[in-house]
Amino acid sequence: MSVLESLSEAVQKGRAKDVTALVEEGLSEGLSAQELLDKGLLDGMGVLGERFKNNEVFVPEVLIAARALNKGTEILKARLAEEGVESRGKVVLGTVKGDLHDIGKNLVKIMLEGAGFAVIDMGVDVSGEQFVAAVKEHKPDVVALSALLTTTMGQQGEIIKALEDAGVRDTVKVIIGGAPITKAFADQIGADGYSADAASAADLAKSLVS
Ligand code: B1M
Repeated sequence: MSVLESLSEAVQKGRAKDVTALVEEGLSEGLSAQELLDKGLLDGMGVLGERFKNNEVFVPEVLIAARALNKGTEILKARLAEEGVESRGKVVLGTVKGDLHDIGKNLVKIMLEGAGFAVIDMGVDVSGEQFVAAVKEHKPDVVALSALLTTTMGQQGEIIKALEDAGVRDTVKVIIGGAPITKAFADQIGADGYSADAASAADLAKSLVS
């Protein structure tokens, strides 16, 4: 098995120590940071993301894999900057105002980062004004909104309205998700896309920025 294949497998199995050793081995063999990222770390998270989508693995496996992946990206960060690698795009992500659920949102972050996006994580209980300020400051390609409560899902529409009122709605794609959210609701509030799970959210973001 090549270093890249072993690296992908180590991420899928969440073996942080192996990931560290394999990234260092790859670099010493002359592989570029970009190759190690795309064909090793992100490939591994991509495979796991598909398995997560199909209910073959669950939240703990994804979190453990993410921790392993982060060990690898820590080593590669400086090299990637030297190689001038650009991220796939920027995403401002948060759970909407009034809502404190963040487990799904954190998985969306993992999958987005695993797909090569730079993610600005606003945390939970994030208002329209805060999203507007973040869009003005960070100029993201995508705004990603999570809501878990039927009482807070309406906030997703309020945030889109706040972006419109601030004149920045056309500068970003807005994607939404969370347990009570449906495609029909996304259409109703004028979101650019909806996805049912974290891995699909990353696919959706990729399709919207490409
Ligand atoms: Co809360 N809670 N909770 N809770 N909680 C639910 C959501 C609930 C369904 C439980 C129930 O009654 N059966 C219910 C909502 C009912 C409703 O509105 N229809 C509920 C309630 C009522 C409440 C409180 C109001 C309870 C109370 O205080 N009376 C309260 C509200 C607090 C608040 O937010 N203001 C509350 C509090 C909490 C805790 C703090 C205790 C805790 C949250 C801890 C945390 O997140 N750090 C909690 C938890 C853990 C849950 C359950 C048990 C699990 C949620 C979860 O993390 N699931 C939940 C019941 C359940 O779902 N079984 C429940 C795992 C996670 C991976 O799934 O977040 O759905 P999920 O994310 C999925 C998809 O939805 C999607 O991707 C993920 C999978 O890949 N996704 C996106 C999510 N965001 C996305 C964004 C995208 C795309 C996809 O694009 C941007």
